Formats: sequence, C-alpha cells, structure tokens
Amino acid sequence: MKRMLSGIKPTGQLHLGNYIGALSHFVEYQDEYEVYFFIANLHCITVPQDPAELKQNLHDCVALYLACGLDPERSTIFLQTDVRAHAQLGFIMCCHTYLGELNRMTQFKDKQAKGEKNLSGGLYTYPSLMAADILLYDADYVPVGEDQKQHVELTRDLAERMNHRYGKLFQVPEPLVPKVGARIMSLSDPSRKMSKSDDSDKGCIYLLDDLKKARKKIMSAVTDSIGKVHFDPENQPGISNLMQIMSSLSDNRPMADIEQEFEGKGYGEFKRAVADVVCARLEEIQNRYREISESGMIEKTLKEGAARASQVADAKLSQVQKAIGMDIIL
Ligand code: ATP
Ligand code: LTN
Repeated sequence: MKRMLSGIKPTGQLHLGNYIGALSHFVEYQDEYEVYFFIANLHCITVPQDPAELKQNLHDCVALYLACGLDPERSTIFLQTDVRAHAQLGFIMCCHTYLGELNRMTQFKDKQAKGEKNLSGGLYTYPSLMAADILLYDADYVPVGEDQKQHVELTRDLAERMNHRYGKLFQVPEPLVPKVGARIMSLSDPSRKMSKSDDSDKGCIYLLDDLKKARKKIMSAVTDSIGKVHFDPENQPGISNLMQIMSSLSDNRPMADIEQEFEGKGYGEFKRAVADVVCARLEEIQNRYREISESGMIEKTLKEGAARASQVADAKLSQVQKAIGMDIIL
C-alpha cells in the first residue's frame, strides 16, 4: 500500500473551506493509502502564538479531525513534537539546504515583502523542517494546497541530493493537489478564498460556529442581480460558490441538477436550502466533536499515534545518522 503524509498547522479555527478542500478528502484517502496525519505544532511557532490559545487550537484541531471522520484505527494521527525525530532530522535537512533555495521560497518572501518586522529564523528554515516531516516516513504522496507545492518540490530536491551523496536514503515524494472544489470562496467577497485570516468573519463559516450564526452568514452571502441559480463562476461568483458548497456536501451532486431544482425560484429559497445542507453537516460534526472532547479519545489517539509514528521515524533517523557518519553507539 502506498504511503501518504500530511501536516496541518493548528493556527486558528478550522472552517468549511478546510473541510471541503482538505479534510473530507483525507477521510477518503484512509481507504486507499497508509496514512499519517500530524499536527505541525513546531511549524506554527515560527510566528508568535499565545500559549493558551495555541493549546485550545491543538485540542480543537485533533477533535475536529476525528469528528470529521478520520479514524485512528486506520490513520496514524500525532503531534509533531511527540515524535522527536522531526526536530532532529529537521536540523540535518537544514544543513543540506542551500541559502539560495530558502531565499526562493515564496511564503517567506511574501511576508518579507509585506514589510513584516522581526520575522524568525524558524520561519526562514521552515521548508527544511517540512522536508524532514515528509522524508522521515518515506511518504509516496503529500496532499497539500497549491501554496505548499513549492515546499514539496524542495523536499524532492533535498531527497535526491542526499540519496546521491549518501546512497539511497529517502523515497522521493509527490505532491497531491486537489483539482475542483479546491477553492471555496468567502461568502462576503467571492473573489477571495474563504480563509481564517480574513479581516471580518462574515465570509467564513467555522466548523464550530453556532448553527444560527452559520445560517445567518449564508443568508447574507453576497450574490448578484441576475436572479438565476446558474453555475458560472466568472459572472455569478457568489451563487456559483454556494452551488459548489451544496454540491460538495451532497456527494458531488451535479450542478445541472441543482440548477433544475431551483429554476424559477428566488435566491432566498436557494440560500435557505444551502443553509439546511451546511447546518445539517455542521450539526453532525459538532455533536461528534462534543462526544470526542469528553471521551478521552484525543489523548488515546495521540499517544498511540506517537508510538506508531516514532517506530517508523526513529528507524529512519538512525539510518540517516549512520549514513552521514554521525553515530558511534547507534
Ligand atoms: P489561512 O487562512 O491562514 O491562509 P487557510 O484557512 O488557508 O489558512 P491552511 O491551514 O493553509 O488554511 O490550509 C489547510 C488546508 O485547507 C489546505 O490543504 C488548503 O488547501 C485547504 N483550504 C484552505 N482554505 C480553503 C478554501 N477556501 N477552499 C478549499 N480548501 C481550502
Ligand atoms: N506547511 C504546511 C503544514 C505542514 C505540512 C508538513 C504539510 C508542515 N509539515 C508536511 C504536508 C507535509 C502548511 O502550512 N499547511
């Protein structure tokens, strides 16, 4: 069975875009691949975090992953810092990454260009740590959003460089970027993607939003004056986004089918139907979230996940240290 690995940064609350674009696919991947999902709590401290908030986000992130259908029997779910080999191989990878390569990474360049002050060394070397995360497990596939593809490309280069220098050490991974449904747009500005770092939260539905609040956000979603429920992202971006949400949450129901149901009906009626579908899914997820939070399942999942992941990661780290000639008693 091919191996898959992905990491999630626990910054802020998960939203409907994360669910439709990433989480719901992860749930499907469990049947096809041997999967490793971890919470990247080292990556998230590359920018300042409030300790109490971070802790709550870590908890919610694991609980929501489980609530959305990740199954700890079929997936290895763990916290990055619970597997020490990540930080250790991270440093080794950093020593094999050229400054020129790090200088080309757009995530750091963008922050620098925005004039953000006091950027950390950790943020700069973040891609080397991400390479370590992936290579420790010899992952074949890495599902990521478009913005992270560059980091996986660098990981491939580093894997090939080290394989060349020390003999075959690593599987060279491939990024897996979802195609359609990959971009759920903001409800208040459908030209921008739904995002937790939006200024106002009117355009973003959080998975833990109160259902009344979520319904209200959908009912006030920006639409157009055409007055027809029709899938046309260019001319009717708001309506098309709502159709995309409805379709994704209804087993990829065809757009033509939705158009037919709402032919001759107003946007109000259509929005109510979208809100029903979204709220039904949120309610399911939130009920599971509450059960999981009270059950001790989070601690058990992370403990067992860390033990399983450490076995694979520690063996790889020893192999690398030996190949480099860093060991005496290993
Ligand atoms: P930020 O708001 O800080 O940019 P984010 O909300 O985009 O963060 P990430 O943590 O960067 O979330 O992404 C986690 C996963 O969710 C990625 O795989 C990403 O592609 C996916 N994702 C994020 N936003 C959307 C969206 N609006 N539509 C579809 N998928 C999304
Ligand atoms: N950089 C990613 C999170 C991340 C990751 C990884 C993803 C850290 N390590 C390894 C895939 C594989 C992000 O910001 N979403």
